[in-house]
Amino acid sequence: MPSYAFAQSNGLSLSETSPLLGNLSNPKLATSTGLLTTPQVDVVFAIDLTGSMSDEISIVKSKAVEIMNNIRAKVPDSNFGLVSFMDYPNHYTYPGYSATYGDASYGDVPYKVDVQPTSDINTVASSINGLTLGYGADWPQDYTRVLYEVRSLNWRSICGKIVIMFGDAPTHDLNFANYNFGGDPGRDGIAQTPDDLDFEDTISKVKEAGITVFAVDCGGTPESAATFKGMSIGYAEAEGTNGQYFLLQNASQIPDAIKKMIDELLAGTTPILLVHGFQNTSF
Ligand SMILES: [Ca+2]
Ligand SMILES: [Ca+2]
Ligand SMILES: [Ca+2]
Repeated sequence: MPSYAFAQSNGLSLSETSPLLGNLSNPKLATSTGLLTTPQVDVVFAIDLTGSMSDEISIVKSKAVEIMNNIRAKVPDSNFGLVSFMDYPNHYTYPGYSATYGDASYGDVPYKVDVQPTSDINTVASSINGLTLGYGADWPQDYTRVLYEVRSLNWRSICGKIVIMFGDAPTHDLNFANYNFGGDPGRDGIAQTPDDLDFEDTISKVKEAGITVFAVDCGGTPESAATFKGMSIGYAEAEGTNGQYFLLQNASQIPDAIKKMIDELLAGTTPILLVHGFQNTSF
């Protein structure tokens, strides 16, 4: 029977049936320490398909495939997935901000699961290469909604869970980093109802789910940097996800950064990925 020295050392109280630990018969769990002994990681690419990405999308596609191949070379037990998005295809009016967020006639959607995490990298690569741009209307996009939804993907229960987010704009939020880019209307698509999403609150939920965000800022503006740092390393009111922030030109550093993070996980120095072993519940 596994013991839970690792979890206990991090102040968690876990029983044998704790859903936090998932499948206890998982051979990847060391019976002596409760630690992962084999590097195991699920990586999901989240790609902004709005018009302003037209300069970068071909680079993003090639970088994403390169990153995937390099991670697989470094961490053989790796699954990959793909989600994409533009923005809510409607006009919204919030206090202090009123704009058309996205446009359905261009195929804009707030969130789409293209490929659930899978070991089949050829499927993921062909889906990445097949992505086509929509529009996205106003400058901000719905990164908050995307990060809210990725928690529901088919993550394996005990492994490193990483989202690599590519985009170039700020998120819709009423009060983040002194910006007001309108609220996120949430799943009902209607402004100012109870399911509206807050960026900082959503980032905390993503972190609680044990998901680490590697943010690739293709814009490099102060506004996009606030959002992309907020979802990864933390910025202003957003605590981050123990992730890392990159400009697009540095995205090739990501596989080594992920390998380093997984190595630290295996060494027991990075508790964040395992202790919140995440179940595929709906939200
Ligand atoms: Ca928009
Ligand atoms: Ca906020
Ligand atoms: Ca709403």
